[in-house]
Amino acid sequence: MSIPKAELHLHIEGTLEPELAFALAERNGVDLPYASTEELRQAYSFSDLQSFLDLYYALMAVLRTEQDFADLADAYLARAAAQGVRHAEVFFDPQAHTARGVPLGTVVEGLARALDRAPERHGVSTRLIMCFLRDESAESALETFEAARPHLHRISAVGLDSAEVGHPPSKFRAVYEAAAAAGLRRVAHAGEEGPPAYVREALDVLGVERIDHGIRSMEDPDLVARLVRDQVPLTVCPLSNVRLRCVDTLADHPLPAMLDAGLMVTLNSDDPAYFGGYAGDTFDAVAGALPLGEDDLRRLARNSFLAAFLDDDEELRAR
Ligand code: ES4
Ligand code: ZN
Repeated sequence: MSIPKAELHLHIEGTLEPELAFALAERNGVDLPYASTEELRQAYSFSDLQSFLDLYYALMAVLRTEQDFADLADAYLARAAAQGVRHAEVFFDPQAHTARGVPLGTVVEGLARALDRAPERHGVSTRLIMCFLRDESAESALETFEAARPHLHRISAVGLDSAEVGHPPSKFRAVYEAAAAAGLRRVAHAGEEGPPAYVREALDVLGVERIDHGIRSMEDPDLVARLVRDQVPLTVCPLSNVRLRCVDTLADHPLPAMLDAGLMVTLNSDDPAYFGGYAGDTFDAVAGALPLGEDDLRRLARNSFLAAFLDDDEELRAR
């Protein structure tokens, strides 16, 4: 569906399509343990978040140079624009690259090369959100934040992703305080596989403005009431939830119940190369599988602009 929309939950590393992975592997002399793009695609069958993350991190081995990151982001922005995305807030995982010996500056400057050109090239405005890997230590997150200081003019917000259960938001209090002091906005994944208590912690301890996923909030009526009262945006990703088996089928997804409850929900694609669809594909899929009307789809699209980190003028221009 090409209704104008903003993408607020998108991991740039999760837009690495098999064809680009093989092209970059060849360019960089990296051996991939798959014979073909078809064979790689067949590995995209996941039992939970961790089984996906294992492949997601392994495939990043092909990303080495600034140009690789620029090519990755440019390919994403072209696809997104073709599906009606006017504004994209893009997550990246610095620690997944620095741990492999790729400097943070290579990642940020490479991504920025594509993002800077996106308004003229694709008609898409952008923001960059630096995520900390919650299954790494709090010290590693702080070191990453310090290493990012020279690049903060390119970064709008911090986020928190990777394996959720056992890694509560409170573990990252210090780095979120440092990010807030530096003037950055704050978001965090919570309530994807983890319990509603993690959503509360993300709000109370980390001071986040948006919750990424948040679907398990529906298990806690008091939390739902608070999220409705404060109109906290939840960046929901139904195709991801099905592929990672957080939800059995698309028809079982709580999205309609979330809208009915009055939650400020947005619709997003998470890791589109792995989960079967970009932003427009996601709108089409939920429209086909769930009892949603045209008004619901318009509300989801409108919410995406309201929840974006845009100022009022930019918001009007984007939608
Ligand atoms: C992710 Cl679906 C999801 N959940 C948590 N962390 C992630 N990183 C990339 N995709
Ligand atoms: Zn995500």
